[in-house]
Amino acid sequence: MATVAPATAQVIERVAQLKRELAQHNHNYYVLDQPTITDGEWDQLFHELLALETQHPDLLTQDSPTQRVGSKPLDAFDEVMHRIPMLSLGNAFNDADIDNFDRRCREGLDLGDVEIEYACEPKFDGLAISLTFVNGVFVQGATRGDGAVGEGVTENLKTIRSIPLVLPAQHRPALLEVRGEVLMLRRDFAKLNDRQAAKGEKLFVNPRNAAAGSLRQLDSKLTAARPLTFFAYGIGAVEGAAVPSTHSALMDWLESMRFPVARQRTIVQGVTGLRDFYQRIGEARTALPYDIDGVVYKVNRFDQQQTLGFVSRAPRFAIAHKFPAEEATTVLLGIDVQVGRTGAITPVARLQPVFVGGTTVSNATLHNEDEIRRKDLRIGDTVVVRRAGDVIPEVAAVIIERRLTDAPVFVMPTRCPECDSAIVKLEGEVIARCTGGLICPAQRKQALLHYAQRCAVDIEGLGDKLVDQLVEADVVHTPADLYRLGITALSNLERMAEKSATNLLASIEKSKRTTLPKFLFGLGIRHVGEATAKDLAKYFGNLDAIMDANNAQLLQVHDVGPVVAQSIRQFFDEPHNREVVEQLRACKVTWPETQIEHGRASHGENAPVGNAGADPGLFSGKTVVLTGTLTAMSRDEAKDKLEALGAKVSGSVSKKTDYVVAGAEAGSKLDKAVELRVAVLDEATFLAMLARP
Ligand code: 9MJ
Repeated sequence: MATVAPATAQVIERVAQLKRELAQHNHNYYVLDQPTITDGEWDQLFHELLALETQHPDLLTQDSPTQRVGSKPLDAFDEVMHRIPMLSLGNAFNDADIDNFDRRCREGLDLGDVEIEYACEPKFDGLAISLTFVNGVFVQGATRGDGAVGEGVTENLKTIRSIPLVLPAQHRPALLEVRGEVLMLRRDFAKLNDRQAAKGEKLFVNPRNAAAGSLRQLDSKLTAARPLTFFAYGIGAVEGAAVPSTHSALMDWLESMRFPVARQRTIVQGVTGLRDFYQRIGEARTALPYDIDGVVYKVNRFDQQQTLGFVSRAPRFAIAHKFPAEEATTVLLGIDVQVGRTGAITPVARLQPVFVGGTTVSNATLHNEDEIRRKDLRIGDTVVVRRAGDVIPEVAAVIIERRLTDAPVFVMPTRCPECDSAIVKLEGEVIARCTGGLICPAQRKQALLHYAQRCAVDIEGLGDKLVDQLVEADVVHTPADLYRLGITALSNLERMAEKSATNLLASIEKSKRTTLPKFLFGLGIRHVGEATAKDLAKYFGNLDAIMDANNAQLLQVHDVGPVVAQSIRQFFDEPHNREVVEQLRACKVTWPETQIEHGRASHGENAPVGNAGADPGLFSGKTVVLTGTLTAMSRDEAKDKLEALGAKVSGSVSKKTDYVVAGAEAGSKLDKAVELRVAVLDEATFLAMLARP
């Protein structure tokens, strides 16, 4: 027989410490809703304890967290007769119901107009259970069942980390029955469904269903793998302890025994207090870590509760005030796609209208194609729709059992419903996008604003409101239409004075002389920012070369990877986009071509001048970061000048930065430069270097 080494004082202390720490972390997570360690760190402590207990079985105690891993599977649950019936609560749905409840209580207590003290608490949306402790040790747990007889789910309940297995030494009555609700926190539900999806297994509809399914497992090892929790809200039979005289004091008593109780519980006076509580919890509802379906009001004094007694199967002294249901079932009639302002394609569920979360819902977002697959949605399915607070309604789950055999699978369209351009999904992205860019009506405003911005072709005065007006009046569809605008079309717009119209036409005219990088950037090709547009222009020298470049050629450009190359190719493969480019050229939008040297272009004689005389040697090939405010020029101008001198202007400071130009009120980038010992130029030095003959 293997001998067991006696535990040293150190080991004994470590085991005690691990038990204390794990209990505290469980309390932080489930009761205080403030976890201070990750799940992985918790597992590490747990396994350390498990290893020590395996080496030293004499240190194993009944209340050790390692005792919550589940035991042998059962054939069936025992029947458990409740010593005192587990009643359900009557429901109230509106103010009138609450007024009646309060009036009946006052009449029953002969109080006249005197206000009643009520204990108020959230109504957990879980499963009612009863826990029996004998001499402080958890011996039996049961579901409510029909109120008189429930199912013995003791082994499953032992796996719930927030249920004490042994009560604190000062609280060990001969018998104590604690009643409350088993539920799953929303974050645990989300993690569980992620795990289910990763294993290709069925998703749970909501936390309540997940909790119910988990609690009724005959194999408690399965329950142990499900993250359930418990909240206490009452007691049943008690022997050998003085029970407090009010519900609120009872809750405090249970809390002192380390049972989780609702933090939001409170005492109020009269019916106005009830209304305030309902309102307050209704507003906090979506921010709670668990689902609730209402609030519960209980006459606080037990002597008054006893006077009021019961009516049929529900107490007269308590009532559940329900919130509008956040979930409802309906039928998925079809799936359409919507195009967002950036071309993102969002599938939208068309639903048989259903009243949920206080309004009638007939559409719900489906987020993206992967989400439809993850939920395995088919047209004609019966689905659960969820609308929590002001959140956009969503299809929470499908009820597979009600699926029709020939329910068709959704297929993502390949052409945009707005402009008929191709819909593509770039590698590694979950969102499909319309490639219509410049011509897609859904993206029109965004595309025009992008084209007109200062760092693109720069049409001064063409802002948000004007673009809205031009698009809504149907006079501008593509950027090329801007160059065909006349004074009459503009003057017809609301609030457009003739002077403003003339000014706008002048800036549109001025924008015709641009540069290739600005034009390219203005086209709004996904993933082609200012820097990439400059790199492309330098490498290829002219627009046609870029439009016709194949993937391999595009990949030769500095900082162009497969995703960017694919995006450029897709943009120019779309005939509509080529057409707009041709129209812009036809409207005389021009730029100086650049000459290529060894695959890299340098500015030809048509390049913008203004830096003539500066020594290209000082900034050529240098990486420069601009920070703070310069007085002599804007940051964009400084950037243009530096780039004309062959510098690369970067947005962040690193060891590779050669100079940081620090204007007034420079902040963290200057600090970083000092930290990394990068040369810092003040404005005067910078200007002097720019102007060096
Ligand atoms: C829930 N579900 O949260 C009661 N409940 O009291 C609360 N249920 C209840 N109390 C007596 N907070 C019977 C049921």
